[in-house]
Amino acid sequence: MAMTGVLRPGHVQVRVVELDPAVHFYRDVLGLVETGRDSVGRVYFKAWDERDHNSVVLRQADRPGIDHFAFKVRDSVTLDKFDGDLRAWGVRCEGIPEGEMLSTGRRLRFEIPSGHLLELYSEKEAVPYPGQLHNPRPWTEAAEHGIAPVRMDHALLYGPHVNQNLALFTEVLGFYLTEYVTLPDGKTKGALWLSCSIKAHDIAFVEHPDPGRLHHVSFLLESWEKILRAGDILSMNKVPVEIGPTRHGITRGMTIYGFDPSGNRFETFCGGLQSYPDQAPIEWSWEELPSGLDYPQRKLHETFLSVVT
Ligand code: M3P
Ligand code: FE
Repeated sequence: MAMTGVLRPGHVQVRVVELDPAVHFYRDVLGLVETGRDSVGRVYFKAWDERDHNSVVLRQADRPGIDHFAFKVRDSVTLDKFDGDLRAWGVRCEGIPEGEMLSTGRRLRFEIPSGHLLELYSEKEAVPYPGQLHNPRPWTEAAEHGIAPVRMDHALLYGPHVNQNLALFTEVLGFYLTEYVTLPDGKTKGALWLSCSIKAHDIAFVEHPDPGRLHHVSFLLESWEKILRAGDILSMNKVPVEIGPTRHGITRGMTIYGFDPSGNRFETFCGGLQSYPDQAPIEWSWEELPSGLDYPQRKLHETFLSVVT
């Protein structure tokens, strides 16, 4: 089997300052499917075409941001192997028992050099929609509710020591570097896009003095038309849009960024490069960062580098 190790982003737990407006946004504007609420008040969602029970978990808290970002690994043996490999690399790991999150098996939690909590897990209950696994239709009614992405796709996280993150992800977790931005010194990597698949990225990091910050969680749409439709839906609901619709130079994805009611940035995007681990990573110079972010306008939107939660 070609796919082993880390399979894909599995879930993100996001902090929101008020639960009801957040649930309205994620369920009815973004168009995720609510799949449960737990005894501590967290609300669980999946995208309509995802099969596992949850990919976005909202937790009410005093400040917005990200609690943790989790990747699904191939199986339980793989999870134990990562546990050993991480410890051997000097990373302290904490075991979170099965059931701490709804429909989710045991998780391995650890802090990465940028100050983010990452998790690995291998088991999550599959809850396909009726008919999804037998002569399925290409879409269901849920695919028309709100923006309705097909999956939670990646996150961009801001924090210090991103080059140590690069070492951890490539040397222990089996990721490879797809693209990077070189700082004005002409050699230090200041932004990194990393893949565990053939996607342009499964996670990305930008160097930033404050640890553990969320830049955005991104959701995949199927077409440029759906990006434009997402823009319409965001405006109809008076959601603050930051950038787009436009195209990134970096990854070549087509995108819109906006903010949830707590100020957490999200992205809906489509397309982009496909990557393979034998390919050398693409370098972007600091001077071309504006076109890397917004290719048509060649514009480094100031808020993109400064606003994080
Ligand atoms: C993405 C993406 C920058 C580009 C960001 C790209 C920092 O968020 O999904 O490809 O220029
Ligand atoms: Fe993104």
